[in-house]
Amino acid sequence: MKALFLNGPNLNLLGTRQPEVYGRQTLADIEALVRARATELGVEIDFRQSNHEGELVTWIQEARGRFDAIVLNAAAYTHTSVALRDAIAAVSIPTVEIHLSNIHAREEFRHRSLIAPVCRGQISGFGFQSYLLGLQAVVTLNERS
Ligand code: CA2
Repeated sequence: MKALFLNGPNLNLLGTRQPEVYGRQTLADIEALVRARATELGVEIDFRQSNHEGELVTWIQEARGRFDAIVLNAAAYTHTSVALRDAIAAVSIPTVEIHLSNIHAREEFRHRSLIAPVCRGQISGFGFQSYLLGLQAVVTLNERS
């Protein structure tokens, strides 16, 4: 099985500020943890980050036929992006939405996710563990399909 991990804007800054909200790990640290678990599970992964909405849309489109699942932390685009939502709906690849923080326990504007209705599920609030839970979720979805 092949899983694509996509990370949205500002997640390249992880580990530098707001550790009380996002934890102390850098995105590279999280990637290493995900890679280690993926190896144990026999899953091939690609792990990417972009600050550009269009690049994320392109990567979702290009995932068709190449990946069995997507694990997506769309960051701020979660709350704004019709383009990402349409791309996820268009490719029909099982997608799991993840967040480090609990978006429902934060500011009102973070409570709404435009991508949630086109994702298979949402994992929010477990810090870097959200990535490992996201990996487990797509493995489980793949076994069921
Ligand atoms: O909790 C999450 O994973 C979020 O997707 C993170 C986004 C935020 O806009 C979402 O509402 C929830 C923000 C990522 C920015 O990360 C930073 C890390 C360090 C310093 C500044 C920003």
